[in-house]
Parts: sequence; structure tokens; C-alpha cells
Amino acid sequence: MSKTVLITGASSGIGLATARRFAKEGFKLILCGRRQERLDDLKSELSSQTEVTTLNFDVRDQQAVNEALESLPTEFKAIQILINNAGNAHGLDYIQEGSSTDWDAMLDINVKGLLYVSQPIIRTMIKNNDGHIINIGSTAGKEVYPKGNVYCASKHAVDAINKGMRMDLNAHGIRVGAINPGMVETEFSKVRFKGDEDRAEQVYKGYKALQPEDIADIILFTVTRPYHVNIADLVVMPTAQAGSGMINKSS
Ligand code: NDP
Ligand code: 8X3
Repeated sequence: MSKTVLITGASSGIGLATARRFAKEGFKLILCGRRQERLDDLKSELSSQTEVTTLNFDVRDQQAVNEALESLPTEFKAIQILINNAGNAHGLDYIQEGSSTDWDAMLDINVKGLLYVSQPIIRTMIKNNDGHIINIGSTAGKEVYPKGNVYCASKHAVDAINKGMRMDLNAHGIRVGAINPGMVETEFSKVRFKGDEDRAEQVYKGYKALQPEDIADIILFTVTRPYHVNIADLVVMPTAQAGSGMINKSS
């Protein structure tokens, strides 16, 4: 029987590509995000390939998260794979110039939101004795770069939570692992630069960035390993990237 997968941030970028990749393999999909129209379009696109439902919530709102999960139709309730992908950078500023609104957004979405979504699903996984959690971290969770301060802190927190989850859930046989990408060409920079499309485009110019489909392939590979194999922590960068903020634009 096909497994049930919940993907946060399925309305764009890595989450969207993952939804499309997983639909091809027949996974049952719960697609989450705030932009309902995009989720509806994606559901229509994928429904001929697999069973799809959508959930609309802001990961920052714990009550909304809980209510959304409780509202799932019975046939989608036994979530077996959780892909914690929703997240963004907000701003790129020296620490002395950064906005506390941006700091709150990054910590509330990337860290607390991930926890709010995970806990009720983890409880279901423990009850059902079946679960695999993929946390989308970042190279920014392994290294820090100038002006990356709070985004890097949020992704370092994801790194710690990934390790902690793996330890705490090990006794329950639940697999936990992180995929940590470098530069992926998505709407990430558009969000970071608050809709400034020209500035966002520059981020991916002069080299071949990773595409969201590259990460979707890796996530699919990770969750289709035999049960005794857990990909615990994987870092993937474009060939032109040597580390956080280290891009060879002439390559
Ligand atoms: P996108 O901006 O393309 O997608 C972000 C997704 O997160 C959207 O679907 C958005 O949906 C969702 N999201 C954002 N805020 C919230 C919120 N408050 N509540 C619910 N959903 C939310 O970026 P990416 O695909 O690149 O980002 C996905 C993940 O990958 C993030 O965790 C990011 O940190 C990580 N990452 C990205 C890299 C990159 O270079 N692009 C590199 C390394 C990691 P909606 O707006 O509809 O709610
Ligand atoms: C996204 C990659 O280097 O822009 O997590 O922080 S980076």
C-alpha cells in the first residue's frame, strides 16, 4: 500500500518539486502551505496520479496546525513520512542593522513552526509504530556567512533538532534525517529580498544552481532506502559552490 506523506511548504520550490516527484511514485500526499490557490492547482495537477489532500495553515500558529491535522480525512490520518520543508530567510543584514520582525519570522517559522508540525505527527507515528521524518536544513545550518546571522541560527537549530529527534525517536524505530542543501533556485531569494525580483535573480546568475527537482530526487532516494538504512545528515551543494557563500561564478 502506498505510504502517506505530509509535505510542508508544498506551494513552492523544493516542497512543490517533491510533491510532483512523490506523486509520480504514487505516494498519498498531504500538501501544506498558506497559498490555497497554489495548493488547489497542485492538487488538480497531481490527482490523476495519486490521492491528494491539502491543508492550509501558518506553521507559526500552533492551534491552526493542530486543527488542520485533526481535520484530515480518516484515510490520510496515519502519516508515515513527514517532510519538514516550510521555511525561508527574511532579510540579509548585518546584525546591527537587522529587523526584529525578520528575526521573529525566521525563528518562529523555521524553528518553532517545525516543532509545532512535528510533535502531533510524531505522536501518531509512535502510536502506529511507523515513521520517517525528513528535516530540510541548509548549509546555513552547518556554517555561518556574513549577514546570515539569524537565518543561520535558525538552520543550526534545525540541525540540533534533527539530531535530538533522531535520539529521542530511536527507541520507537522512527527514522529521522536532514537534507542540507546549498543554493537552490526557488522563490527563496524573492522572499529573502521581500519581492525584489532583480536582486533575487542575481543570486542564481553566473553558475548553475541546484534545482528544486534535484532535492526532490534526493528526498525520494532517502525515503525509499530499506528500513535498516537511515540517511541521517546529508549536505548537497551545486558543483560551483564550495561552502556557505562560496560560489565560483566563473564555472
Ligand atoms: P520557497 O520560498 O520557494 O518555498 C518556501 C515554502 O515554505 C513555501 O511553500 C511557503 O508556502 C512555505 N512557508 C513559508 N512560510 C510559511 C509559514 N509561515 N507557514 C507555512 N508555510 C510557510 O523556498 P525553498 O523551496 O527554497 O525553501 C524550502 C526550504 O528549503 C526552506 O526550509 C529553506 O530554508 C530550505 N533551503 C532552501 C535553500 C535555497 O537555496 N533555496 C537552500 C537550503 C535550504 P506559503 O507561502 O504558501 O505558506
Ligand atoms: C539557503 C542557502 O546559503 O542562502 O539555506 O543560506 S543560503
